[in-house]
Amino acid sequence: MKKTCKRIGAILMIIFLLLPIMPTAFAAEGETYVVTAERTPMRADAADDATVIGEVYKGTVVQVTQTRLGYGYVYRKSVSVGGWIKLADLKKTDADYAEDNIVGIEISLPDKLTYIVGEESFDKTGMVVCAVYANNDRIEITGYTLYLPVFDSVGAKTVTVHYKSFTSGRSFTSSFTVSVEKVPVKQLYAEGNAQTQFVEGQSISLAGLAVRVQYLDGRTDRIFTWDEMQNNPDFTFTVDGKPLDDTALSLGEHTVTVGYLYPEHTVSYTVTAVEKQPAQLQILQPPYNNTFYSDTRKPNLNGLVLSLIYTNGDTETVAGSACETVFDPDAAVPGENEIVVRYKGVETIIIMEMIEPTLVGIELADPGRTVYMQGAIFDGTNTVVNGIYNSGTKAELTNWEVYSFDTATCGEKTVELRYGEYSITYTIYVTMTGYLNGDADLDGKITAADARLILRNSVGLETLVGNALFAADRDGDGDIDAGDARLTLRASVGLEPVFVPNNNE
Ligand SMILES: [Ca+2]
Ligand SMILES: [Ca+2]
Repeated sequence: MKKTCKRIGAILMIIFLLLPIMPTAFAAEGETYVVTAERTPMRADAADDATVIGEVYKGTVVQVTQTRLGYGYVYRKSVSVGGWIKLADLKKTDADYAEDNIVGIEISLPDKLTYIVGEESFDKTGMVVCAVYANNDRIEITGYTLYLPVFDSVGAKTVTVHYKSFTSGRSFTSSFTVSVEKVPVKQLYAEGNAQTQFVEGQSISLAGLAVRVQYLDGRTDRIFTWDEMQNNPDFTFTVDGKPLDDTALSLGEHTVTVGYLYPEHTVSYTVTAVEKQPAQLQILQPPYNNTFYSDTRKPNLNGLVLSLIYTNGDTETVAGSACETVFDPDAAVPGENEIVVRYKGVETIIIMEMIEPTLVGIELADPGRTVYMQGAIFDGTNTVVNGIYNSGTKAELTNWEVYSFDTATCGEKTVELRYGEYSITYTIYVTMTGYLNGDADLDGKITAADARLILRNSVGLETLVGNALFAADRDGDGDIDAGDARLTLRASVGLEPVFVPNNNE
């Protein structure tokens, strides 16, 4: 049903049954008539038996451009259709419809008032613009200018019609609005390969999500990728009803909802956040010392700091001392060795180099013989020299050298042993007899045991023989008595010299 200009008491109503052939000679301005019959047919030719191509109602104002055989040719400019109407049904009304009598314009709205944004342009089908005359009659006009908005955004848009009278020079403007809308959506479907499994503490990602939009008008569905949707204001995203953000997911299920606004539709899917698990150990700081010694084979992990990384990216700083280490010292090899460090079931490997220890000194573990007979040669049978290493260990050295040793004369002498750059000295006693006075048990040392032996011998509880008997006479006066025992006891605690010469020395 076409909208038409309204007129008091009459409605213009032309129904076109056929497209007539339009005579070009009839384009000229005509004379103005008003239809007086209740309704009158419009024919394809000026004859009563000519094809009826429309109907015109009472009150309609028409321009007759030619008359023939009792018919007047009427051309309807707005639709470019012309036809013949019986002059008997018309009344000439020139005076009232001069351009000077136009007081306004009136628009009957077009059929289409809703448009799809970005797709459609204005369609004026059905729109009729009439000049309103002083006598309140309307006559359809076509010489107007349309000012059309751009349909590139959603909302109400104004269409403006401007008409300027050629004879009076007066201008008339009227306007109406049309609605620009998105293609209405029927249904949304979540598709694509968005991640649905997360770890607690992670923030959700919709990457990979695709939403298929099914339209109400039956057009082909459209797939929107996440990249297309994320900055498109037509879409909204919520997680458990709250706007999508970087919030850490709690353990359990969560609902992701994608909304579309034209009109409002949503589609949801479920994601799950599982418990975080230790995933990886990273070395933040290596041990202070990345070497260990081949003698001790005890790698020292002091200073080691690790980072335990969970499946959700959480990290935990872990001291090396809190970790379990897997290392077999017997399997260690010179050079690089792998030490497995384990924490909460996750392992990493520390490379440490096994090196030889360095000698930092020597010590005399046992001097061996310390009492020599005058002129005797060095006896190192029981001498033990240890090397001292930077690893903290000591080990017996074998190829040390005697640097200074002299038994040419009796007395207290210093022996010097050397090993490389290191040197140690100790005291020996050179005697005529080869033993020390007071050393009744002949072990080369003056101790309380000697004093006791001498005392027991002096009272007959012990019988010393040979060198022991001579050694027991500490003061060399020929008798073994409590005085020898006493002197020996004093010597054992440093109150008397260890070495006392005998009569021949
Ligand atoms: Ca002794
Ligand atoms: Ca004596």
